[in-house]
Amino acid sequence: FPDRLNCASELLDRWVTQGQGGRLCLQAPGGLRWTYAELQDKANRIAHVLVKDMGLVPGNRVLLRAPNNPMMAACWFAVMKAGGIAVATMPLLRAKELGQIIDKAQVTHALCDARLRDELAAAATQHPVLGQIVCFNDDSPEGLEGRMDRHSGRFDNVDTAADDTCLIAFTSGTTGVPKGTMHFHRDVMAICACWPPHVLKASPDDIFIGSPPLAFTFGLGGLLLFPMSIGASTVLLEKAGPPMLLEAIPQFGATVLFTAPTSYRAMAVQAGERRIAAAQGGSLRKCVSAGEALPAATRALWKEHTGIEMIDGIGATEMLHIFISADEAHARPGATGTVVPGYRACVLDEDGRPVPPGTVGRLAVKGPTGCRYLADDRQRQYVRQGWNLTGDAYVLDEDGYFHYQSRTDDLIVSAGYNIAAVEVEDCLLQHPAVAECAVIGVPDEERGQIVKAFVVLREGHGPGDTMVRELQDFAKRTVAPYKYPRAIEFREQLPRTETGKLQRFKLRSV
Ligand code: 3SK
Repeated sequence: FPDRLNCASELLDRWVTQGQGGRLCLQAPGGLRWTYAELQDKANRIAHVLVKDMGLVPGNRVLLRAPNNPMMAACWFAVMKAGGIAVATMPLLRAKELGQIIDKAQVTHALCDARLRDELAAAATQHPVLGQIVCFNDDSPEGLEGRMDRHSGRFDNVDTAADDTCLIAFTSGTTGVPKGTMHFHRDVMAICACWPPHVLKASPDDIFIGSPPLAFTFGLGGLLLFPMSIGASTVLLEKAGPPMLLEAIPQFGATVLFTAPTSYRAMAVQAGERRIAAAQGGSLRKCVSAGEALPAATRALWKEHTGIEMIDGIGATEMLHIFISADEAHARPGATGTVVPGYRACVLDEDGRPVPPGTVGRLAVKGPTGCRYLADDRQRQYVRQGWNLTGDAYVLDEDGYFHYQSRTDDLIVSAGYNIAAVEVEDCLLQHPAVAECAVIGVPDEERGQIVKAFVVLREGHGPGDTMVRELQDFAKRTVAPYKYPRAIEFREQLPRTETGKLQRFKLRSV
């Protein structure tokens, strides 16, 4: 890539400059359809709002908060154009979690869907560094749409360097303190040049659809960057649970689906006897699974219902996107795939030496993207001698296929969400009935893993269904609801070492 690079010029403006601005770019339920030229016009106006109304200067961090919708996409590109750094956040985050991100990334500006304003406003009062919030889907003249009307649809993109940070993607650490991973304009273009042309092999006529939030780099790539890198179109759904996906795929004639194994399984089960392919009007042709390990049974079930061989992949927020995967013709049940062209991967022992094929070890990856934590000592653990250690245990076979075994840390991956055990423990410990607790991930057919809490109650509080519901509701109110413990077991005491250290492994082996 050239030294000066702005990813918005490459992914968005390029189509208009090449006379293809009339191509369909974004669709959403309710009949919304934006061409590349229309998305460019909106992003340019928002870039003016950021710079002229909100005082943004290049390098400022802009928090984005919205479900997957076209305005969220326009805001993302506006931040790129203005030379800012996008900090996209999961819509379900609560004020406390948003506050941690604002603090860590020193977020000064925010563009927020008005329907999600309250938690952000609450976080901003605690973290005054965030001084500028403008909301969209807001009818007032000071709302984003009102401001956009007062600005031009032309904007000269800031002349950013290829190595300027444009994105800080947050991921929950195993300690519960979120880690910000920094990515450059060059990284955004690099992921578009590796996995999509070599593995996905989509065409400009494809219509992308799926469920992962744009705040998760799996969704950002799959539902925005990858389709736009080839001039294809994408459908953004605010609600994309299995029933909505089953309905939206035929409605939009979607051809490329990105979602997590849990969702594929639920769709197959919900479609029941009916063949999904028939229900979809036959439009689907490529189905991508990532975010959690794909069970061989889910791959088989999906193929039985649709005739489509899934494209499995593993990525990481630290790496920005997928680095091990296999296309339909090279898929092997039980294996994630082989290393994506552009990347190298191996399996190492505890001392950093490669293990022989067939032996379990720690997955290590290097390539054009890699981990750059924002002000975080955990960088030393993630990157060793140039290799990124993703925290996954894998076996490499003689044919170069990587087989997922487990996580090597206390991160729980449930239905594609990364959940830190410690964060759920901290939350439950705030409840007046809880004396001690320990949280682990336990296998679950539907969600891969679920969060399970072992709880020791304080005197005067009794176990039972009412207490289970009380603790679950408390967790849903306190942290993002997807983190709540779906299983709770009450104990008299928890296994600890002599020095009092919790022995989670003993709970796992029960
Ligand atoms: O979790 C994954 O497998 C993943 C895939 C693509 C991009 C990002 C992530 C975390």
